Amino acid sequence: MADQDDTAHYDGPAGGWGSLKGIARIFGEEWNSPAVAETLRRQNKPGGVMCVSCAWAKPPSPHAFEFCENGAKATLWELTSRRCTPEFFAAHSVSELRGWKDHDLEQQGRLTQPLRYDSGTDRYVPCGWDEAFRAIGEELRAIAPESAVFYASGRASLETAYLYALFARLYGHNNLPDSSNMCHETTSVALKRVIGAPVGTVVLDDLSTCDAIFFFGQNTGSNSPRLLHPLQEAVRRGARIVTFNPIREKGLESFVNPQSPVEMLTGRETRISEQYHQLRPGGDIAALLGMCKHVFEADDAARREGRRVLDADFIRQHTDGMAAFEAKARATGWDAIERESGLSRAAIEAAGRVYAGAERVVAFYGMGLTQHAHGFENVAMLVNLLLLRGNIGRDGTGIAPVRGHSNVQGQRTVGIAEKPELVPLDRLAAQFGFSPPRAKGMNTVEACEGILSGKVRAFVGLGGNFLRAVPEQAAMERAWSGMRLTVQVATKLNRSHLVNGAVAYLLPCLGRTEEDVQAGGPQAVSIEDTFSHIVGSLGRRAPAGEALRSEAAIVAGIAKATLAPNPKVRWDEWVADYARIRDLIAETYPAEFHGFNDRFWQPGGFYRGNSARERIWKTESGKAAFTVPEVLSSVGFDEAPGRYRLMTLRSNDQFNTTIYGDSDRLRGIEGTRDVLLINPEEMRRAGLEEGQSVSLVSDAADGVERVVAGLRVLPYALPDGCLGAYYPEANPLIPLSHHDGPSKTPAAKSVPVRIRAGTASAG
Ligand SMILES: Nc1nc2c(c(=O)[nH]1)N[C@H]1C(S)=C(S)[C@@H](COP(=O)(O)OP(=O)(O)OC[C@H]3O[C@@H](n4cnc5c(=O)[nH]c(N)nc54)[C@H](O)[C@@H]3O)O[C@H]1N2
Ligand SMILES: Nc1nc2c(c(=O)[nH]1)N[C@H]1C(S)=C(S)[C@@H](COP(=O)(O)OP(=O)(O)OC[C@H]3O[C@@H](n4cnc5c(=O)[nH]c(N)nc54)[C@H](O)[C@@H]3O)O[C@H]1N2
Ligand SMILES: [Mo]
Repeated sequence: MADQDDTAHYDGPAGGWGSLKGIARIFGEEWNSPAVAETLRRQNKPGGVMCVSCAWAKPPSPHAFEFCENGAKATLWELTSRRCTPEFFAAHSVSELRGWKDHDLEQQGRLTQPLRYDSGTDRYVPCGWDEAFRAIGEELRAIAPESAVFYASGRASLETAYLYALFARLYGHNNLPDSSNMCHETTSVALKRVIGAPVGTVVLDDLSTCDAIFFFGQNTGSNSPRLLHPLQEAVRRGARIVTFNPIREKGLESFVNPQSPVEMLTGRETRISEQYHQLRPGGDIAALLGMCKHVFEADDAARREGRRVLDADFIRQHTDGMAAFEAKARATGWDAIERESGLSRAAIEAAGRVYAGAERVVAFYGMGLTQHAHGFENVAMLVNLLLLRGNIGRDGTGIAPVRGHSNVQGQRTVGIAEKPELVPLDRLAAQFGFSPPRAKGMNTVEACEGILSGKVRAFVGLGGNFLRAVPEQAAMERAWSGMRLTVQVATKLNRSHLVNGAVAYLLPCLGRTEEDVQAGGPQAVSIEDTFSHIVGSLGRRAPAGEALRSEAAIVAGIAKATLAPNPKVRWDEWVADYARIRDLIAETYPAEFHGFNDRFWQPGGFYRGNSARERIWKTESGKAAFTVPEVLSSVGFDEAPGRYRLMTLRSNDQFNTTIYGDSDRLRGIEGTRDVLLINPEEMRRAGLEEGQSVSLVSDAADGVERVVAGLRVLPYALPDGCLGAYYPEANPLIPLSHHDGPSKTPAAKSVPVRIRAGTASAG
């Protein structure tokens, strides 16, 4: 194991003064403006504005300030006073801007004008909305609908998402990839198959009644900091917390509540995890199987005393496939489990004892489980563990994927899906008088394949930074300009806007914090949080520019210019009053959204329900399914000398591809993102020195040269055989083919790479 003393680390707790200083350092004076103060005061509160950062719950009785360090950064980023105007684009060619850093691009501030790419001058030039819509409509009409892709990043509201998906189907395709395809698609596919519901079963109240919480591969302190409050409360009332993560993430170790004056003055911290297991990346299947093995062995012992550790009644009544799974767990030796997990038997058994001793268990997880070649098995294994003691479908228990983008889950709920079987197409057909396309559409990986092969002719991006977020960046950028049409709807300039099709438009939109006034007056929108609660959100800030339009209006504008008139499709009326869109959603999805307009201001949101929480299993067998894992490691490639498992990581100073600054405060990494994390012994073994500049090269054995150069070696407490580097800088190293099987989620947490020092290979 790595030696703590010669590695970068941060000794303070998560939260505390550091989080406030972190905000002030990035935003300086803007942090103090009345507009920002007003917005943050209303953030995540009933009747207020819902944070544009993560998808964490919006509690019915919020704290005085229901926002966190990173939520504040995301809000400030949107409310910046800087503007990226046509003058800026007149001064800088698109080729020049391609050489800029991600941070510097977004730092130009909010986009203010619709822009058309002029290839003659290699510049973006201002254009009118009608001109843009007309040109886009003409282009879309000229190609086969199946050759167009409509991507969505998970931020747009339920109202916009519904219109966007409807537009795709009226036009004639199901090519609706979503950021979710790179994120929790593993969850949507695995949970659907094993418990019959594609989302988590936990609600916020479960955190006040559970006895133990397990964390697998989710970095709470940086990515969902408001979860630290209920965690702190859970620890105080005696709940036990156990974490599995290759990195010792600060937020899961200890926390000082930045909103508690007493804690801030005394620096009193709460220890969060009582056990912290630094397993190898990809070692979760083995660790979980070891825990299950422990539970079976504990059950053997208990039976001799006339007790049970397994919930035998639950297993009999509600599950399927237990015998085969039990045989697998019993037959797998501890040596294999120790080798693949990188943990000792004693450590796994200690975790197993906490699990077996707790009446009610909640299991949280994030990208550390989903972004692997065998991510499906990771998620299914976590469900196996929960099923052994009936920890799904009781208060205080359940499986809790922590969703990423603030409305990513909701977008899928209202129709953004490439899988037609997930959408009530017959109802749409009746509602709007058309024949929806029935062929399966493309997800993110398939859209990339289509762009690479030339099959995709047009790409529309509703937010996001597709080219920066996907794998195989070099080839993707080369192929991108082969498309006929590219359209990006965005708030800020990013890399995806700098590689263009023959015809290209960049359309600026309102953000969620801004006032959205339509013909029918100011409009509210709604989103779905990670616990399947639907909440309203009302923006009140003055828009960043007079020309900005709402995302709903932009989608409707393009749709109207593309489609033949249809008396049942009334874009103008819908955009004039979003309540009408909510009525349409309620008509398409009556079980979940009945009375939508009356319910969406309910404090804490309304729950759209979850069958698995009721122990109704909408699976093939009608029961919750045990899954026998076929592999013990989720990485999907063999070990070889000099081959490392690279984890691509988020820092505390970024939201996905939006980089706020160069500080990863909670990991003690400051001043640069161009680092390669490696444990000190591994560093010595590879003959490297701290601070040395190295390259990473892909070791996927597919003959493709993929390189990221200029990384500084930084000793860091990681398990052996693995490396860490930041997302998105490391994305060029990920082969497009390296993804989970059933869900095609790119395997960004275990990328096979080698280290190249200077010209010689250090491998
Ligand atoms: N401030 C901020 N908030 C965000 C985001 C952001 O970028 N910034 N992004 C949003 C989005 S879209 C998402 S999806 C979520 C992402 O939030 P998370 O799910 O937390 O995702 P990551 O930060 O990518 O990585 C999660 C953790 O997985 C660990 N890990 C890596 N490999 C393994 C493994 O094999 N096993 C285990 N057990 N752990 C592993 C890493 O050390 C890391 O701590 O956050 C959302 N919230
Ligand atoms: N290597 C690696 N790759 C990954 C990941 C990883 O962990 N490692 N994580 C994956 C995950 S979990 C995700 S979710 C994806 C994220 O992929 P995306 O969702 O595509 O990317 P973001 O960085 O969230 O998008 C940022 C851009 O969104 C635009 N934007 C911001 N707010 C708004 C708005 O209100 N409306 C509109 N229209 N645009 C807006 C801005 O222009 C900004 O530049 O990346 C994935 N890629
Ligand atoms: Mo995500």
